[in-house]
Amino acid sequence: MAADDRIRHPGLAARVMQAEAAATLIEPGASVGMSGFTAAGYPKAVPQALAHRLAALHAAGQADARISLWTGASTAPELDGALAQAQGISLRLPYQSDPTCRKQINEGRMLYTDIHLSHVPQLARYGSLGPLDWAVIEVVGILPDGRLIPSTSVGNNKTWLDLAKRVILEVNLAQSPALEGLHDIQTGSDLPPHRQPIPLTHPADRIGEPYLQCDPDKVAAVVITHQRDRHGAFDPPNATSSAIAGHLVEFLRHEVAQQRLPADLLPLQSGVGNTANAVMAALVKAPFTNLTAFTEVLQDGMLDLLDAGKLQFVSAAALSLSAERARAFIGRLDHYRKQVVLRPQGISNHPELIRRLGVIAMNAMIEADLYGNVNSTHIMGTRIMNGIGGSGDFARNAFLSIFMSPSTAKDGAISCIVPMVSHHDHTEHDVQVIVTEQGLADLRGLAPTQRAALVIERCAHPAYRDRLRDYLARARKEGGQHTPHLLGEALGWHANYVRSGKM
Ligand code: 0RQ
Repeated sequence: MAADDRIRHPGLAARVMQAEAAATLIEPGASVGMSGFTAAGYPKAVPQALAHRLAALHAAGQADARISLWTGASTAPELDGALAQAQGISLRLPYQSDPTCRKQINEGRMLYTDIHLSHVPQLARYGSLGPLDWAVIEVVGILPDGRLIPSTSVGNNKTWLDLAKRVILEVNLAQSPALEGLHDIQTGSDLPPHRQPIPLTHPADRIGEPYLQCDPDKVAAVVITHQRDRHGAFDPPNATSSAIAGHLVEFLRHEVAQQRLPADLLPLQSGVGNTANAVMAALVKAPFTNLTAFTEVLQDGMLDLLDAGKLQFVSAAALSLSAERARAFIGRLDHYRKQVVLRPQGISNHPELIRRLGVIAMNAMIEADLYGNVNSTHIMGTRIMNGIGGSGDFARNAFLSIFMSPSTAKDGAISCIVPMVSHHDHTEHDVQVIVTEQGLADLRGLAPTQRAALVIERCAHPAYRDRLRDYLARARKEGGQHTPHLLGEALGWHANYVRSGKM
């Protein structure tokens, strides 16, 4: 399809320019809200052109040629990677998973504000994140009246388009025009004291319209691009992820038998990463049918469930598929469009909806402690991995909040079950079930000392159980008996790893 067919608003067609020209409009020091939620629907040309420009400014001696970068969630090397390699990001929010960003954040060269994804639109609208100078948004096309056809993710695009002083649109001709109609963008005021109940009672409900709106007068440039999303690949399920999935499926069957869950379960949320993806794939062989998902990312495992006829409907904020599965999905969009909707992250992650629908939240973690506190974000308490993303939105408000991980990391050198987490993301109050390849601990209704015994026996790797049992036994002889701890030793657990050079 030609660019003319995609840019049907005459005024905006007149603003088409090269990415390099558009990038010169963004001044160093600006705050820039870009599209992108995982490696889907992110701008491809302007960030790279901006990275070149900022690198050139650095080379010419300009000390602080950097921007503040806001997105939906993580993006891809052409955005996060390019700008970070150009030393071009001063502050990043609300989530990242890029290796160069991670390194710069952990070296103190980039600031990072790690935010619950559902909080971002509200914080931005109230000005708590500061002014937003620019929005750079990938779209599939522009209608004659200026409305925008969203791309493979929605994320914070509506918020950025509403708030930014000026806008650059990337119209990506490589994205299929068949994406039109897949999205559901709610309009209208959503700020207290005028906030209304969100009229969504089933994941398949549509409550908005399929287009984004933007004041054409704010659009400073339209850039045509031709690059596909850069999809990552998932590791195939291995013995560890299959064992985790097996324990989880068994648990869900048990909950159905106990009549705590209906036979077709409740809407599923699945987090990022290989373990979460493997669990979805395992549900294909499980005895559950008529499933639905109310989640952030549609990953390969969920597509497997759709194809197997087990999953009826997916509500998400982004298509986060491997390259092969993305091609298959787009190729059969007319088939899938009845079963998939993409929404803004303020809706996909909304606490009201997660609680109303009774979502089963399944997220991966870095470590859990004996009492059920979970660390999703920090290695050894000080070094960021990715960020909290949507895990907190879902864990706090879900009907069932499940966290999973292999029982050890780094070839068994590190136990993922520890006396006390080195960083708290999800407190014991938000964590109901912990699963490792060793087994599953259902912590609901248990007091801390009961939880500790169960977590050790069910979830810890056998190589670490004696140490953890010994810790708990000694902690119970000293100090408070409600949540027994040897505080110095609990944190020393991590310090030993750091000292031993295992980390
Ligand atoms: O390190 O990459 O150097 O090999 O952490 O670990 O086991 O591959 O796990 O891919 O499932 O990701 C929590 C990071 C898990 C992810 C996390 C090391 C390990 C490896 C990755 P290497 P795995 P996964 C909604 C949900 C937060 C956001 C979220 C995440 C690397 O799921 O970012 O949940 N979650 N969003 O070796 C030291 C430990 C370790 C450890 C693991 N205890 N100590 N290193 N690792 N445990 C979706 C969105 O928000 C978009």
